[in-house]
Amino acid sequence: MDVRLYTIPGSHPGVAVQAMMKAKGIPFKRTDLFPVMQKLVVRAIGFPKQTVPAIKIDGRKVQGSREIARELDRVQPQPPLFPEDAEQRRAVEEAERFGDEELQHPIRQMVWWTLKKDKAPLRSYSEGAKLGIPIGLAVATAAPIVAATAHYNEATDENIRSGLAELPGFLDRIDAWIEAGVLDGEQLNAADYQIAPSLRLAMSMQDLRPLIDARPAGRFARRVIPDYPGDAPPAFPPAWMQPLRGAAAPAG
Ligand SMILES: N[C@@H](CCC(=O)N[C@@H](CS)C(=O)NCC(=O)O)C(=O)O
Repeated sequence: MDVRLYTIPGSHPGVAVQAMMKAKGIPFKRTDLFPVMQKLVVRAIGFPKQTVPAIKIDGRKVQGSREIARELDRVQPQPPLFPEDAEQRRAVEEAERFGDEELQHPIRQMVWWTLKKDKAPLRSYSEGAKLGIPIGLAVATAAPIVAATAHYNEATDENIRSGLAELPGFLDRIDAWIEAGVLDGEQLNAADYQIAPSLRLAMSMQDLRPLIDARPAGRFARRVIPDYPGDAPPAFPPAWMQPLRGAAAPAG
């Protein structure tokens, strides 16, 4: 099988796809793209949308972490990413949908907001990346890329503040899925691989790391994705962090 993954350094859905391929023992090559530029590159290669992760499997193009999860199960059924039982599958698909449609983006916005304020942590997010130029040079020239990426992701003060206010409820939902066995079971599923990288990206921000680490969600995220690049010092104004006070305590 000839598999190539297109991603950007530190991309949480990109990490999800890599973890799924690793679990299935699918060897792959990776092309790391610059943020912003990836939009043009993936379209130029012939993918229909401009987002990563995007993969080519034996010449077939598949884009989007959820679509890729299904394609991986098709080409390599073992170990499966979805339970056989219909009801369990529905629960996993709902958790996976939540991870993709609700959790992924606010965390992305928070990271780009943080990097726009302070570019110093950028190097830590590029750890292990192969961008075709020295990382030092990529980081030194990154200001316009960071500004553009923060802009198209709508990483505004207002969105970050509301994302932070929503986070405790999201963590409650994740802890409840762990408790119910939908997440963090013996056999990891597509929802585990979808949600854990977003939590790990959130935990790269020192503002959020201790709050998540104190909960089942934190232990779960570290189990599924032991290593994740990035380390950003505290950046959010105290008033924005207010809704997260007490969020370290698990629900119930
Ligand atoms: N939710 C989708 C989309 C992922 C996504 O938005 N990826 C970002 C990078 S982490 C991207 O390519 N953004 C470019 C854009 O939105 O145009 C998935 O999981 O595949």
